[in-house]
Amino acid sequence: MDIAAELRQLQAATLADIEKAGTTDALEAVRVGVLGKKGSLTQVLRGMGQLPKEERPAAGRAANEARDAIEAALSARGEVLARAELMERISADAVDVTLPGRRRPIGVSHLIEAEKREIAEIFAGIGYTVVDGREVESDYYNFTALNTPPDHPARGMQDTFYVVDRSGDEAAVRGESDVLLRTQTSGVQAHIMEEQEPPIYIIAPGKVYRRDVADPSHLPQFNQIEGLVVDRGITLGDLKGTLDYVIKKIFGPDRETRFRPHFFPFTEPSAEVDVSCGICHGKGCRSCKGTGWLEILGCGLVDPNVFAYAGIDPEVYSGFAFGMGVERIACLKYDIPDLRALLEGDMRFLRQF
Ligand code: 2U9
Repeated sequence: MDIAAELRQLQAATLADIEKAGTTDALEAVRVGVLGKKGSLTQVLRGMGQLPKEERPAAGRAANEARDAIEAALSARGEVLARAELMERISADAVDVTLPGRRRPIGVSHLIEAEKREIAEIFAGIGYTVVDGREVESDYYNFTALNTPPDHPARGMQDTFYVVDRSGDEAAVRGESDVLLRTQTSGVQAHIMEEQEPPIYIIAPGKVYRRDVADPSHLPQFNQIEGLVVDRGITLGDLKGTLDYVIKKIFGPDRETRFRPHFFPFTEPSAEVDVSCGICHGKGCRSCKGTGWLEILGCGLVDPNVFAYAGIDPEVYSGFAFGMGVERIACLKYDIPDLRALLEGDMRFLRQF
């Protein structure tokens, strides 16, 4: 067969292969097989040098024709295939914008946070201001200014986390520092008494820390709400009336309150306050350990020594203060037997409230 015929045959076969190629990859394989370095047309063209001189022009024309025809067919088929592949990708990646979105569950406040807010709002409703303070406090504001000097036994009952600056050393040991994680929010009120003239009607909610091991009735970190009133002519009657009102707002109007004498270094006289048991209504049951009463907070008239530390004249002003544990109130309100349940993060438990 002469070379021109061979080239025509190669051209016809290649055009047929190009038509058959179903993807751009397959088409590329055809191109390489014909026009690539070792491609069939390339081989033929390389052999041209061996032809007798008079055959070369005709063979050259046939070769050019074959190459032009093959290149044109490759480019036309390439466009068709690339377009088809693009359409396929677009339809595979398509997003149905009419599908409904994924709903995220709406969060709610944790029981402790909700309880803290509810109590704060009750006080706000009778004119108290809600104040914030520091969780890392000085020994002076946490203890001394509250009539609990360094040798006072009440300090031992609130053994706590002292912060020691040893440039990286983490050891924090009682007695080596006068900076600590507050054991009560009382320091907030001590600061306010120094900064503001009476009348003072405030509550201070927030986290406090104690060196306690967690058990059903203790947590090493919990939330308190403390309150302080300083004004002219404040009496024990104001204290009792205020707390009776607030406790009935928290627990319900059918509950009774009871004030028992107690001791706190910062108040004199002092009392612990009980609310009648919501389960047995005072008869005595397992929830109230047979007493009919649940202890919920401590209170008293501000000790004159505390006024002296703050520079307030006890001949002009008197006041009352109180403190309650938010987690404890939540557990008593919802009859939860173990404080730790509030912190375990078990959604089956938390969703009940
Ligand atoms: C100032 C003066 C007096 C705050 C008070 C209590 C009584 C009390 C406890 C309740 C349970 C702490 O969370 S608990 O462990 N608190 O019984 N707290 S009077 O008295 C103050 C505060 C600030 C300037």
